[in-house]
Amino acid sequence: MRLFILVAFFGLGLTQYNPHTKHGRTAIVHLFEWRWADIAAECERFLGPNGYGGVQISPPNEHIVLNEPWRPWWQRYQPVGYKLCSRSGSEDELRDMITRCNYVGVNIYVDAVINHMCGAGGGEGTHSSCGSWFSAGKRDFPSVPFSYWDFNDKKCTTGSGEIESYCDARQVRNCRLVSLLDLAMEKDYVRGKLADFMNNLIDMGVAGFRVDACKHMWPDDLSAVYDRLQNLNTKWFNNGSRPFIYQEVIDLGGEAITSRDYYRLGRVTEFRYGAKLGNVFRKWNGEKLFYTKNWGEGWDFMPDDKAIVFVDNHDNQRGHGAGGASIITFWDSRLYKMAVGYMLAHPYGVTRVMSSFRWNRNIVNGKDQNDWMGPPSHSDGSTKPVPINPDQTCGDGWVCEHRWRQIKNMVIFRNVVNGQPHSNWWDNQSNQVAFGRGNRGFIVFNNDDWDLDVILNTGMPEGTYCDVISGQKEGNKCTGKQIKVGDNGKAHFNISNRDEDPFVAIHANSKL
Ligand code: AAO
Repeated sequence: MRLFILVAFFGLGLTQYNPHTKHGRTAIVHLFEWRWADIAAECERFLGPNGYGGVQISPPNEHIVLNEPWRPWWQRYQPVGYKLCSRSGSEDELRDMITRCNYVGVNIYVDAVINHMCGAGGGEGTHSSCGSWFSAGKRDFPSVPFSYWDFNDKKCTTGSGEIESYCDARQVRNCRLVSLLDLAMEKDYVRGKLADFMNNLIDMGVAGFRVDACKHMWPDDLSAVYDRLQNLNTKWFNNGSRPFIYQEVIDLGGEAITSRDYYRLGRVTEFRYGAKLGNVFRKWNGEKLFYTKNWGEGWDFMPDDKAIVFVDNHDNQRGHGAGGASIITFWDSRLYKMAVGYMLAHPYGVTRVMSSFRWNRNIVNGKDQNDWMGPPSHSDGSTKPVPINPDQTCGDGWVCEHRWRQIKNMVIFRNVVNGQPHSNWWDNQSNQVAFGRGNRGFIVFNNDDWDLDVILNTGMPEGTYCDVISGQKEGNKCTGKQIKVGDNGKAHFNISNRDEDPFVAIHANSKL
């Protein structure tokens, strides 16, 4: 009996690590700065039909509106309150999006900014996305309401009131991150307001949260907030489902705070993943693709069941956050497709695909002068809709990496091979590697400066398969390369280093 209670208890408790994706779907996409109306349409016309499990949305709550610089994307990381109108749309539009995405089996995960409010220099007035009055100087946010006593100012011991050293955990958690007014989360009142905000979203049908800036919050304070969260809405999720929690903690080593401090609370962002994968595909620091034979925990990443992984995110694709120059983004599209393909083929972690907007990148001495630029907008600052071109790509500056054929097809690949082991590894001791996922899928990369021409054991049943990178199966036709697997599971692969995309992937559902 005691064992049973223990199992039941942990069974429920553990579900905060589970993204609760439907229909065996395995990848989520961050539709950075998209409007709610566009996300709703995208769920119905693209994400659902192509097997995406969920969307990370930009912060939905009221945020500061800035003129200098003009409407930067990062204004949404400066909350003014928890009313649900933002640059992405109104509360009604948010609700409509959540419902419509849920109907097609695509979950919504909210980027929850709960560590702080706006910057200390945010001024006073109604320059906020719902028009609520606030005063940063007086620490007064009447729409919540939060006032002077709800902030950490007195607890911070640095002269500037800012985080001055990442080697001192107390500073990192009690002082201000880039001047953002730091909430006193040990207070029951503050915890209650944060939990109310999140529970409101759970009621509306979201599946979980990306929790911003967790390094800057004490794990026990976070735990107290998470404990107050309701189970997911049973209209869409099983009874007793806990909200999926994935916490942003940048841990590249060498600081007082580590990812490990947060494992017991939920999943954690694995920032080493994209930084290392960038080095590998760029062949920097002597890295070679064949060294990834033990990719995952073998590379000293966090335990598989705690990790959320990504090639780039909205910060490090423009030099914010961490990871540096090795991070691969859509600006290096050929390498990017390979890196994202590798991530999606590999079993490690919960995977997140990035979907970006283009900006006028202008790198001077290693720093992008336009790293602040917001999404494609009209002259009044309102965000432009995402138009879909006849060839299924997006217009008006929306990059839509998640729609690129190679990336979309690798999301499907990941779903098809879900649960299968990493198998049939092959490498040339350089930058040509291949691996399978049981008998359900196989992928081959050529990141060397010469051709690949080799016969490999794929582990797949005999048949002719359509490569989902150079094309895809349409009806019973293949628009790309065809791969013949013999009755011994072997197949011949030929990948020129000059191919548009020097990798090939086949799976059970791409069999002709
Ligand atoms: C803006 C302005 C500021 C202004 C502020 C208030 O840029 O000048 O003071 O408004 O008026 C985003 C933007 C910020 C923006 C903010 C608010 O990125 O530029 O500030 O909105 O509008 C740290 C945090 C991490 C955070 C990251 C950006 O730990 O949580 O900084 N990410 C999240 C969001 C992000 C957002 C916020 C948090 C705030 O994803 O979009 O900010 O809500 C080290 C530490 C990291 C630290 C970085 C950067 O990293 O480890 O924890 O991240 O420094 O400060 C190597 C090291 C690596 C190191 C890195 C950089 O790679 O290995 O560990 O170098 O030194």
